Amino acid sequence: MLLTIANKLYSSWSARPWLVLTAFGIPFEETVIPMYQPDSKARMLAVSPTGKLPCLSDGGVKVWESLAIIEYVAETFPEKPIWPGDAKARAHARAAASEMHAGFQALRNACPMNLGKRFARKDRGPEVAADVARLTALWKEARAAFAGEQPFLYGAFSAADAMFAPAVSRLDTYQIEVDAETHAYMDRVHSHPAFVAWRSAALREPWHVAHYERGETTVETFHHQQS
Ligand SMILES: N[C@@H](CCC(=O)N[C@@H](CS)C(=O)NCC(=O)O)C(=O)O
Repeated sequence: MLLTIANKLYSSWSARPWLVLTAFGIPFEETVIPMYQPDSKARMLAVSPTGKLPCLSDGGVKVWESLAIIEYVAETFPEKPIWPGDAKARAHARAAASEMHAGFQALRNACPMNLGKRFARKDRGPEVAADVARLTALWKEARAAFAGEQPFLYGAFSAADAMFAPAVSRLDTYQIEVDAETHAYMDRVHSHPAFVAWRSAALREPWHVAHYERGETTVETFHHQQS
């Protein structure tokens, strides 16, 4: 399997299937095509029919769209618990993942993923506040119904947590105020080994996209830590 992705620092859609493959120990190769270079569009179009990433190639199969990639991987490795085992939990998890894929537009537009920075808190308007309220309510509902004593939305780490991981990182990057329970869930996502690995690779990337920081005041810049 070859997963072609955009910048790890900025590409929230690329992160999702990469986190699933990594979290479930599925071997794959990756190629990164950085965004906003003179040849980015041509290189992305050579790989993906939409000219957007991620895109997975597996033999003769090509899958673009992050959520479809996750579904393809889950079908290819049915022994891996990528979605929750319980049908009711799985239906909820799939609806939540689809909602993430199609929604939360205000939060996504106002707060692009940027794993290298933390920005000053500010009022981001009622639409972002509504997205954050929905996001946190959905996480709590999932955990109350399905997580039991386990750490993630449906118990163990699943595709749903991978779908929401970039939203988790945005709440942190833009220092959006959340309640203690949500904060605890965010900490667990940030500490998951797959997320730690993605972030540490992101911090080693040389590309910087200045327009993702327009209008923001940087309060913290993260650098790769040598281990
Ligand atoms: N709906 C797509 C969105 C893919 C997408 O927007 N990818 C961005 C990176 S996060 C991209 O390739 N941008 C480059 C461009 O549009 O030129 C998915 O879920 O995979």
